[in-house]
Amino acid sequence: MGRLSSWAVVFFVILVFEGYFCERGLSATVTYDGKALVIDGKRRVLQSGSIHYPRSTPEVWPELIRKSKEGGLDVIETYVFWNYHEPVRGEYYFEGRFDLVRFVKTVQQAGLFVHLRIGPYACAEWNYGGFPLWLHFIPGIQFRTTNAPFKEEMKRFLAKIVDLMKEENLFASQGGPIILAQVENEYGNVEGAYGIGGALYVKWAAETAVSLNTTVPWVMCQQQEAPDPVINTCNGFYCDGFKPNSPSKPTMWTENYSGWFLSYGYAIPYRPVEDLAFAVARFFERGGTFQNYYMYFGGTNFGRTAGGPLIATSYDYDAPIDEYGFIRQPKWGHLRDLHLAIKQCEEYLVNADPVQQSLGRNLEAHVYYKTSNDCAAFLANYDSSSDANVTFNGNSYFLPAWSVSILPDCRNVIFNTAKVVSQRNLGDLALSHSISVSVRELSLASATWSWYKEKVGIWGNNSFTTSKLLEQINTTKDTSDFLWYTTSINVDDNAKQGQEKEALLLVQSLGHAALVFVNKKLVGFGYGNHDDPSFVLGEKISLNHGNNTLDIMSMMIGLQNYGPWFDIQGAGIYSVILGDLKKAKEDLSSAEWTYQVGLEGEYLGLDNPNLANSSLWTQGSATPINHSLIWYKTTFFVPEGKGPLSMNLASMGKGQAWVNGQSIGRYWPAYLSPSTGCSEKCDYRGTYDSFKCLKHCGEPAQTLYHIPRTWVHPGENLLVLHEELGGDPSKISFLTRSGQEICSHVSEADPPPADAWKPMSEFVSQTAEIRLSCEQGWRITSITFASFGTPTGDCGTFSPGRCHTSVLSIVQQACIDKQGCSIPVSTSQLGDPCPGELKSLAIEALCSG
Ligand SMILES: *[C@@H]1O[C@H](CO)[C@@H](O)[C@H](O)[C@H]1NC(C)=O
Ligand SMILES: *[C@@H]1O[C@H](CO)[C@@H](O)[C@H](O)[C@H]1NC(C)=O
Ligand SMILES: *[C@@H]1O[C@H](CO)[C@@H](O)[C@H](O)[C@H]1NC(C)=O
Ligand SMILES: *[C@@H]1O[C@H](CO)[C@@H](O)[C@H](O)[C@H]1NC(C)=O
Ligand SMILES: *[C@@H]1O[C@H](CO)[C@@H](O)[C@H](O)[C@H]1NC(C)=O
Ligand SMILES: *[C@@H]1O[C@H](CO)[C@@H](O)[C@H](O)[C@H]1NC(C)=O
Ligand SMILES: *[C@@H]1O[C@H](CO)[C@@H](O)[C@H](O)[C@H]1NC(C)=O
Ligand SMILES: CC(=O)N[C@H]1CO[C@H](CO)[C@@H](O)[C@@H]1O
Repeated sequence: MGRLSSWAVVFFVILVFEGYFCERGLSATVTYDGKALVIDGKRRVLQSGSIHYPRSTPEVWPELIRKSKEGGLDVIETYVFWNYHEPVRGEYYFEGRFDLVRFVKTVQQAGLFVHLRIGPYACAEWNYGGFPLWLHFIPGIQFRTTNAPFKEEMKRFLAKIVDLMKEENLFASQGGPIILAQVENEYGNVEGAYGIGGALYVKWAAETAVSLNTTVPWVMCQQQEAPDPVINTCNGFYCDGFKPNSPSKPTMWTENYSGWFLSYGYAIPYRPVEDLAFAVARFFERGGTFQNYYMYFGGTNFGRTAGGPLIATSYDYDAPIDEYGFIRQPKWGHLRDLHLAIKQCEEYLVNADPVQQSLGRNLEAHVYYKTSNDCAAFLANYDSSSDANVTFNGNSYFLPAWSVSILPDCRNVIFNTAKVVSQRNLGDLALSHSISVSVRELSLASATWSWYKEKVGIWGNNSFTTSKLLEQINTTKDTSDFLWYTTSINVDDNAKQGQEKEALLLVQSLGHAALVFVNKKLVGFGYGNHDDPSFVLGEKISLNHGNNTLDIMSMMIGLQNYGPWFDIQGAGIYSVILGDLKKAKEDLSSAEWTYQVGLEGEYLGLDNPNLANSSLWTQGSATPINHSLIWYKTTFFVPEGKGPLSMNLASMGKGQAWVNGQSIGRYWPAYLSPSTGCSEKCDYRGTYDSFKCLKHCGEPAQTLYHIPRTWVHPGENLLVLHEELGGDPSKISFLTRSGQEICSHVSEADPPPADAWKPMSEFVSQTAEIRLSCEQGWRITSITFASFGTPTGDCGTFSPGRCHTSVLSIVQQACIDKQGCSIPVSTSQLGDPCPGELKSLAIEALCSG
């Protein structure tokens, strides 16, 4: 074919001297051309997924990566989190959840590639975008622009990570799994705010990265003018119109949002799999060859790792693998089917540019030819409401609105993005507020509690006084979420001694939340939200004649991680005004303020298991409830099982929790999301954005909090909570899965399962099939519904249709006591209750173990 165009000029970024690093594994050269990444001389179509290593524990990494591989991924992508790898300048940390080398090697053992996004700016809804806070205090520093101190530190960290990977032989040329690296991150979105310094910085970042001799290509995402040889890549919900800045670079999509992140005070966003599959299919249809799901597994923001402001502890992201490591169906299964369909077209996709053909209004085909009569095709209907029948290559095809069909032989449709045939699961442990039959629960109702009440105001001898309101981050250096601002108000007027005086107190804060106490009594709580963390708190207060105390507990909920100059965005109280109800205002902002960083309980280390029996703790029969600034402690036994646990904190207000000394993150169930914005069922058709599909309106963003199984042990475990607003700890419970409810609904007309696709000649003779499988070694213990004919309803609500034959015994025979089973959807196996009609099979089953 004479279709080879500009991309045919192969652009070798780096020459690799093979044999040099040959002691380990097989070394591979990674280069690229205008069509694709080229690995050992072969152009590749690659599916990638983001998994951030510190958002789960090392014990579950192999399982997460195995599930990613089974889901059809070729590449695992992660950021590198500078602030945890270098908590103090020059002191490095690569242990536990931060063992980057172990993570990369775990991916390697599974036989997958790694895309290492070193950054060092990560964003990622991670505290301070991944920058260490000490960076902020280097004299003269300006982040992410052409500033000498910043460039020096950034280069040092980039080199540190590259050297670490080289020492461990982890680059592809050394026999390792790393095939791609990233420098900076989404800088194009903010570059304008940095003026000429921004452009110079981009050039410097690219040169610096390339000079590090990684032997793999570098990418910059959202960076239109990424200098050669760095590849500019696309991030977004859709990237099918994206073209790189040079015909010698491949079309790559580094962040395809599988859902969206969660913030306290917001409803839970989700992205229907039909739309996600549509976006991916369109990207490959129009010439893309590398795509990454952000996230494929989101996980948990343990400790104080969440970014901000107000990013929730759950980083579930509606990803194909849920926060707890369970496969999210049908998302995972439908995408797996899509990846197999695209893989089936790989030889065509890397061989030629697609030829576009209009099939009508909002209807088009893209055909990839190997020879004039050997081709693969994608047929798209990108209309957001009208289904269509199209004629292509002499055949007629039905195309639902907002869908793409994949035809690896230009003839047979093996996949349509809107037609989900994969297994579905009921009862999402990560997000469901209702307890399903397959969840085991253990309540703390009869637990014995101890507590420790924080003093209101200054508690230690390291407080300091100054006559102005201080910015919080500069003051705490993020060693704590908390800063006490205290002052006194002297009422010296004609009022009689002992008489109270009414006043109006106006507190203004840059964020993120604050408790206000007058004369040690709580008078108000103010807070912002993710999009605007600032707030104003106006309270009517009563003051005594003489001296009154004003104590403000200002709280941070994750440092900003995004936006131009986000690193100097401040927090804390900036104005306090006392309004006399009759007379003039008094500005207390420049009064004498005494400050104390952190809580006394933090200073004492109450979260530390070594203090579990300390006399600091008060024990008694009446546990204080609905009390602000209080620490609670108890011991608990975990529900039996091997899987992950969650803790239901719906009865608590806002705070942080520790299990056996490990912080499971900040909680804030008292913050309800707006009651509107959710719809019963979200239509996947039409352009998606992060506000389109929301659930749990009017409810807390998060009530269930993840506890990794490796953080607990048989026998007594220690739970410590610091409650800031007021809650009832006796209503806390622990949950774990004891099984799964699974189901599937497949029609005779549906394509056969993905792994039956090869070769196409065999595919044509295959029939549709239902496949069911359990996770975690569970087995199918009962079939709760099975009907062949015209069953109606959805998973959980199936009922037999007008045409029905019970196939219960056939299904039981095939499935009971098995971890997985398959049933062909055909009359020859199941009988024919209504000849001539299109029939389907619906099954619901229970896994347990
Ligand atoms: C990269 O390799 C080149 C050529 O081998 C060498 O001159 C240069 O010093 C290397 N740079 C680094 C940072 O290792
Ligand atoms: C497509 O064709 C089928 C079969 O001929 C027909 O039943 C259906 O109504 C058509 N749909 C559209 C949107 O034209
Ligand atoms: C107060 O000071 C003493 C020594 O001067 C020190 O040991 C102690 O830890 C300090 N306490 C607090 C709460 O800062
Ligand atoms: C008010 O009380 C505080 C705390 O007891 C004290 O530090 C301050 O000096 C007093 N102010 C006045 C004006 O008496
Ligand atoms: C923190 O302090 C630095 C250096 O003193 C200053 O440049 C910066 O503006 C301060 N940050 C905020 C948010 O006030
Ligand atoms: C606290 O007391 C319990 C029960 O007496 C004991 O099992 C545990 O080891 C003690 N913990 C510490 C840290 O001393
Ligand atoms: C908790 O205390 C607040 C303020 O004192 C009060 O408004 C609220 O009703 C109390 N809630 C419960 C459940 O007791
Ligand atoms: C390229 C692209 O679509 N980027 C978008 C990614 O998502 C964020 C958040 O919704 C948008 O602001 C970007 O424009």
